[in-house]
Amino acid sequence: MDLKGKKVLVVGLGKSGLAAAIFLRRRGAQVTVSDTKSAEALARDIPALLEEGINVESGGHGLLTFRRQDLIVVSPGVPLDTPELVQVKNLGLPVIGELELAARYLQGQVIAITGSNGKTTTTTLVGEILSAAKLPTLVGGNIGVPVVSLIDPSTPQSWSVLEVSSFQLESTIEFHPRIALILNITPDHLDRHGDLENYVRAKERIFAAQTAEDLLVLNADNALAAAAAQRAKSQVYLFSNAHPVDRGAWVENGHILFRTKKGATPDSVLPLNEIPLKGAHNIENVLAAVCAARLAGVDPATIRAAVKNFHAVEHRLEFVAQVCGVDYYNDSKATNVDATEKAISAFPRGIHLILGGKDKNSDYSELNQLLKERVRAVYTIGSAAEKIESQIRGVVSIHSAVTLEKAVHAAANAARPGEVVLLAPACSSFDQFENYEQRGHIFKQLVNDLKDNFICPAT
Ligand code: UMA
Repeated sequence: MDLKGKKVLVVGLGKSGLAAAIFLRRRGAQVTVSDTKSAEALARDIPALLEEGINVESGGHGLLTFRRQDLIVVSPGVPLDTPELVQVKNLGLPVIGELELAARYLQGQVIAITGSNGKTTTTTLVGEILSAAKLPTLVGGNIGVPVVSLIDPSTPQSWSVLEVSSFQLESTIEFHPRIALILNITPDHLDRHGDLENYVRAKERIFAAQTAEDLLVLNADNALAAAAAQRAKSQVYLFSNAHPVDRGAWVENGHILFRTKKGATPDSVLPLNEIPLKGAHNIENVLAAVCAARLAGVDPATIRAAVKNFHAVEHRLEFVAQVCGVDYYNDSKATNVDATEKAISAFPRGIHLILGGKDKNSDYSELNQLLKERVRAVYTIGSAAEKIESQIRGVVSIHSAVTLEKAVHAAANAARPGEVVLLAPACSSFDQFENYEQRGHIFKQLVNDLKDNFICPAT
């Protein structure tokens, strides 16, 4: 697609919109960016955009701005049913997401990883394995690096390892990964997608443009992910923590095995006890990464060494510190109920759990069994607090903490040596924080302050 002289509107001026606008401008397009935030709120980015010759519309989306375009590029966080987008779509104007735009220009091969949980850990791990195998590797996507920013460094030899979200996949057309992975599908983002069916449909766009030459890796132990096989044109590989699979990776006698053909003798890739990450869900993430890396041609010994050297990714069940014999873990990325279940399951009992933030139409009562078995107290924060409390009342002791700071202090005062304080909020962060990273950083700061100033309660 020749962009020279084309009128392109970029909707949303976050990380993706900023990168997309600058890319499009440098390829000769006449670019406008539109954002609902005020000019003051966007003040950090506006001067650089104006300097590039990019127009900025702030404080809302003008319908006329939308109509006067050849192409509209949407940021992932902008819902496709935004009235202005619906209107221009009805007029036949092409509307694509930042991922679709980037995929049209990215050189080399793509490994794309989606799932309700585990995406960032698996994406990072696959990136590290490929780099350890000396393949020219780029890592980006929902992980925090817009895919557009990988275009310039990419070459025909590159492997781009992309974390892709349902928000990004929803607006793809030609996006065509060589290897696609669906790690799991559990309810999430129902506020945006309306229902589970639409969410699954968005996730399955990861293989919609794949052909019989391409490869699709699915989780055999997750019903919604495994069911995608029926609709795929690509070659399906499975992974399972429960049983052997015909083609793909599984666990047997404490080892991860992999084969590409039914009945073939599998490669022994690594023993489970070399996985340096907590939680059974991380075995699934490693199984998925083993599939992706073997299918990209990496030998088992390189995979084994790279897994062994891998460290937990920031904000994913990340150990922060021990204060007065209590371990503090930051799982700020646990932004849905399933992720919180996985985080709780990683600790046997004695958990002080911080829950809350912005609700996504979730059902928190799904946590009740685990709360009863393993959690000593829940500390609620944010706008979802009342809903959470009403759904878990009577199951566990609840403290309405309102803010993260109050939650950390209340938990620190209640926790006894050997117990765990866990931030795994089951909600997005946007009611009180800029994003989950900021929430995680503030949590870590609060814990580190405790380390310096807190007087241990008498036991
Ligand atoms: N905006 C509008 N109109 C709207 C809605 C939003 O103008 O109708 C504006 C907002 O005012 C804001 C901008 O859009 O200025 C934000 O755009 P964005 O939400 O797409 O945020 P980015 O900074 O571009 O970040 C996005 C992803 N954000 C979301 O999907 C919500 C980041 O994923 C991703 O890392 C980044 O692109 C780079 O690819 C974050 C995320 O929360 C981590 N993802 C969800 C998740 O993991 O659960 C899917």
